[in-house]
Amino acid sequence: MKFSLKNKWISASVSAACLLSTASVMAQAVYKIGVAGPMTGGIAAYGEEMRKGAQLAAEDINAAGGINGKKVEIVIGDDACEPKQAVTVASRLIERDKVNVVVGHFCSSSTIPASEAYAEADMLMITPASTNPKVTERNMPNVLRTCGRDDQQGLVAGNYIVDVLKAKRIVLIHDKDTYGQGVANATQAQLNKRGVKEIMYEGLTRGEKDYNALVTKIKSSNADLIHFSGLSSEAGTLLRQVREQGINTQFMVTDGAVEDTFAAAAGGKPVLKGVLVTFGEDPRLIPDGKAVVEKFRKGGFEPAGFTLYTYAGVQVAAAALKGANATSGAAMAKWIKANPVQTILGKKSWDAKGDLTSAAYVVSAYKDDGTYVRVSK
Ligand code: ABU
Repeated sequence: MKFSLKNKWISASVSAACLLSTASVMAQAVYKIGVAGPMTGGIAAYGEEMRKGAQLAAEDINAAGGINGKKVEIVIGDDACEPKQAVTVASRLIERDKVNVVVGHFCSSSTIPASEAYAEADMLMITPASTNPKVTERNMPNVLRTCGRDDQQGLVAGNYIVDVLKAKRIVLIHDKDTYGQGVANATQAQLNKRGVKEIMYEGLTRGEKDYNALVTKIKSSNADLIHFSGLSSEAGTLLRQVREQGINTQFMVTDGAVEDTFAAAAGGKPVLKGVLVTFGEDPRLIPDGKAVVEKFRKGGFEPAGFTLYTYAGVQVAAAALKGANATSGAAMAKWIKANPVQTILGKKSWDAKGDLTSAAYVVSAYKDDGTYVRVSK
């Protein structure tokens, strides 16, 4: 195996916890599914989507009789999209909460270090949102995802910019994070491959509230496209300050900006009008999930962003617990890679790395009510 733990203490404590958890799992009357993501902090809205998605999936599984005669219980972990906190949360889910599977994390920069702790504990980890290629490029036997990859996303963005927008003066901004910079690099690579060289490539600092110096620089660049790779709050803050400086240039974002924090930080839903976003086909429109979407809406929750990807993650975990009839992460991952799973996102199958065999990104345009519609073929 190519992966290794940097912190020996994690290895020792997780291994010890593993022995204890094997005994306690045998005695457990339920299957525990850990759901880890940003439950607090600037993108807590994504954590709420994950919590709601996982809880409804568990309720539906339990209402249908559970798995192997056992009920499913969701255990929440808050990593605040911070890599160190993610490792702490992973250790807590393994050692204290003794979960059997983890659906998470959200941020690629959290998923990557946390996945090492889960690997040491032989625990399956299914991320519904972490799109950085490295998540599944480390030969780890326990890692899968229900979302796509940023090399796929960057390719779609780059081709749309060249073929449809026909932009020539392109500004690429990212948030210096594993996900944000990764998808910016993938977009840049595709643009360059298509013979278009960006006029600006810069990083901003996450969490800051004033990007006006950067916006002034963008203004003087005379750009015909501003592409931002990162999460909702920075995407919204940058968009607001771009418009406040009177720049009406086409703005484009990535799948980290698909929930309401984006509109809030931008200064309201009307500000989003015409902004382009790369994401999968709106999961709320997939026929297999129609009944679940209606159930969410009846309960007063709009299943936007990654809600349904998380619901699907719990479905995949449940299918593997039943199909493999084991709680070994390697055994469950092996089962998933050999058996397509029917989910609310459709019938899904995985390759040897743990990536979906089909994950199509599309380009959509925001409307002034905060919803978005597909504009690419
Ligand atoms: N892919 C959406 C943002 C989450 C992440 O990959 O960090």
